[in-house]
This record gives sequence, C-alpha cells and structure tokens, in this order.
Amino acid sequence: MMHVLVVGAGAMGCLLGARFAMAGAHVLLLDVDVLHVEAIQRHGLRLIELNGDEKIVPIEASFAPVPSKLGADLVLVMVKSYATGEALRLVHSQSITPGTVFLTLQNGLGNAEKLADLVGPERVLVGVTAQGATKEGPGVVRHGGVGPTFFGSFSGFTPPNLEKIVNLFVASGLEASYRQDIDRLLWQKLCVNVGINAITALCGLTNGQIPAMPPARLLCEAAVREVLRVARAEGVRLDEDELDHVLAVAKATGSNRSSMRQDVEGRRPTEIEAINGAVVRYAQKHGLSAPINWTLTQLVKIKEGTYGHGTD
Ligand code: KPL
Repeated sequence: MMHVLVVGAGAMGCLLGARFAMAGAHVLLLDVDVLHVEAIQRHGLRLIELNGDEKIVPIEASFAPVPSKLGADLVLVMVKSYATGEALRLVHSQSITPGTVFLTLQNGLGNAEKLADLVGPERVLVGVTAQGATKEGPGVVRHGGVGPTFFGSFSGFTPPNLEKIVNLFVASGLEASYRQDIDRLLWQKLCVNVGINAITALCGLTNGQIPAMPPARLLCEAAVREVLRVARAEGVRLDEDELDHVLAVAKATGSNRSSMRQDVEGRRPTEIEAINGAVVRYAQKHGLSAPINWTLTQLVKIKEGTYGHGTD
C-alpha cells in the first residue's frame, strides 16, 4: 500500500488526497486551517464530484506536526509557494524514508529549487496539473474540472517510486504521465498564471473578463509576451501560440475567480513572487527587463500592504 502525505490540504490537495484514498492508498492530509482539519477528522472529507454527486471520503487529517514514523512513499507539496519551507518543517523527519519522493504541483517557478534545498534534488519531482477544484468550506471540496497532470524530475535524477506514483494517479482515475520536457510545461503554466492572476486580482475580474475586455486582454498579452522573451533567453522553447492558449484557458475557466483574486479578497498573501516576480528575476538574470510584470508585481504588493490598514 502507498503511504501519501499531502502537505497543504487546500482544494487541490484535498481532491488528489481523496482520490488516492479512494484508490486504496493510506493518505494523511496536513494543514494549518484548524476548522478545516477538524471538519475532516469529525465527518470525513465531503467531495462534490463534477456531476454534482457527493461522497464522504474517510481520510486522516492533522494540523502539525505529522505523527512520527509515517514512512511516506510520496509527499505531495501543495501549500502556497511562499509557505514551502515552513510547511516542511512540520513534517516529522521520521515520516521520511530514504525512498520518499516529494512532488510539487505548486504555482509559479522556484518551488522545486526550494524543495531540493530542503530535501535533496534526487528525490524531487516537479509537475503541473490541469485539474481544477474549489474549497467550498471547512471539509468540503468541489471538483471543478479535469485535465492531465504531468511531472518530471527536477535534477535529471530518476527518483525512486516513480512507476508507483504514476500508477497511483492512474488507479485514482487521474490522467498523469512522466515527461522529459517538464520545464517547458512549467513555463507554459507560468504564462497562464502571469496572464490571468494578477490582472484579475487587481481589477476584480473573473477569468473570462480578460479575453472579453480589450484593455484587460492587451495587458494580459503584453505580460505573456515578456514571459516568451525571458523563456527564450532561458533556453525554454515557447512560441506565440501561448498567447492564444492563455486566452483559451481564461475563457474555459471564465466564471472562475483566479487563486490570486481569492487570496487578495481573503486578505491573504499572494503567490505574486513565484509568478510575475519570477519573470522579473529571470529577466534580470539575462540582462533583460520585464516592465509589465514588474509593475503588476508592485501593484499586487501594494494591495497586500493595505490588508488590515482600512485603505480599501
Ligand atoms: O491556475 C489558475 C489560478 O487561478 O491560479 C487559473 C488557471 C488561472 C484558473 O483560475
């Protein structure tokens, strides 16, 4: 039996954890949201399927630290990008074995690097998922959309348990595969988050309003063009089709409030540094500038700075 520790039981962590548990894995969800964890401990996780059917999935959940000697085969890292270090400190060292693999499916760039510093590059997998989910309240998660999950090694090493991990996703009814070109897929996902998240957060738009409103669309395209230039300098091959892809994702997720908009509206820190901020840092690395992403980054930071100050 696979032992899986999900660090960060937000919408996606719960969705994947629930699916793995339903496929027979032993899953432990770890989160800092006391109400959410207590609801799962008391009643199980309520999962609302795509067709509206509801299931109660009995699943272990804990705040922290993780009970020792879990012996995890897989640690799924799903916390917000800025919280990785803090979250992993809550994972008891005895839960980790020499074979434990850490898979990050977080937004933005820099997550695998942070994980590799903490646990060693040879056991890190990095990936992207097109699955969609929303947390509707404590202990309640709605599956919002299906799509493939891709992952690859961070460092060129082939981590242990790779086949078991792919098989777990597939046995859980989740399309997943191991990819050699994971860097390109990460930058493609970055284009989507760069083009949608900050603009929707700053302007209070749904994703679908970006392609529908010409000024929002122009700003989105300008931000994504900067990513394409920086990616080229970094040796990652992306082409102009990415612009159409970003607008297509915005349309397909039209009624969504992006994760960054939800964070800003909930007055929580955002992932701006791992998304638009990362574009600025990679641009600087190559002697380029990325003024649109720099401006979006500063505006979101100003917004974060207003929390609790009664200025909005
Ligand atoms: O990943 C997303 C996010 O909100 O972070 C998108 C694809 C933009 C969907 O809302």
